[in-house]
Amino acid sequence: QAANTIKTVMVTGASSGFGLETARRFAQKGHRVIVAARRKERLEALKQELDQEFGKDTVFVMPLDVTSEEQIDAMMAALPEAFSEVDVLVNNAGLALGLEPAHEANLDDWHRMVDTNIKGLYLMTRKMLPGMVERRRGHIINIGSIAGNYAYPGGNAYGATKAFVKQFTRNLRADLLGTQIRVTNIEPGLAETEFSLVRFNGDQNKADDVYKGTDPLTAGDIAEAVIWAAEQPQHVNINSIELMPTSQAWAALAIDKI
Ligand code: NDP
Ligand code: 8X3
Repeated sequence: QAANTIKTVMVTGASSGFGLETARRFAQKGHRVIVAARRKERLEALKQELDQEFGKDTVFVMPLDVTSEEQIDAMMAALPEAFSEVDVLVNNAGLALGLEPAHEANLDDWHRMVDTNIKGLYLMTRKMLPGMVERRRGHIINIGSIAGNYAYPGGNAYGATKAFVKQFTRNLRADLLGTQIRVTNIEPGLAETEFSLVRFNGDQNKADDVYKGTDPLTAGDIAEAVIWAAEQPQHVNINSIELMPTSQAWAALAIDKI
């Protein structure tokens, strides 16, 4: 398949941040996009924006909670023919909740992160893969995180969900060898989106503090990495891309001096 063929791209979490910008940029490149998230009105607004620019058959809105297998099945069954053969699935929907140490963390937050970042991602993948394998055409692009590569205080369950995403990506590659399906994990560092607003339960000041003075990554930076991976020629599989803002690096290991 030539790198410039028009593709059908499904982006989860397209109502905000990385997902919204990724959907927008795929549309700008002439691809069809299915935009999925829970906040339908935001998806409708994105559709309106992109339809106006690129024509009314560019975007299909898929209101969806990725943690619900029933909703995924219903939405997949409702895809119009023009959008029914998904070439690229961007598994982006996800969230972090809280930054407390493990012994103080809210268990409901842990359940929600696992349900969304792990279960939602593997459900979407499992539902999309059979069609891709049958067509011998497809690319799963997961949004992992540096939090899946490096530990940090308060990263506990969130980082562990992203470590799942990393290893799931690699194991998918092992299973899909010979099918022509490609699998990629994108591992961003600090990026300014609604991520921290969600993490801190709507506390805008706390969220702003995370990014103040940092010159963080933008949603556009991540979207470009996703699109670059998708645009490689068919014989090239980008296993992973880890990116951080220039202003971010590793700290030394911590030592508790007695
Ligand atoms: P945002 O909060 O801006 O966007 C998150 C998106 O996920 C929203 O569109 C939200 O839509 C969607 N989402 C959340 N839960 C569900 C659900 N149950 N079903 C469907 N959609 C859902 O954050 P980002 O753009 O930053 O985050 C995108 C991904 O990037 C996440 O997986 C995050 O973990 C990861 N990431 C973020 C980094 C950062 O620093 N920002 C760095 C590394 C990785 P809605 O609420 O409408 O359902
Ligand atoms: C988001 C990046 O460092 O806040 O995945 O966990 S971090």
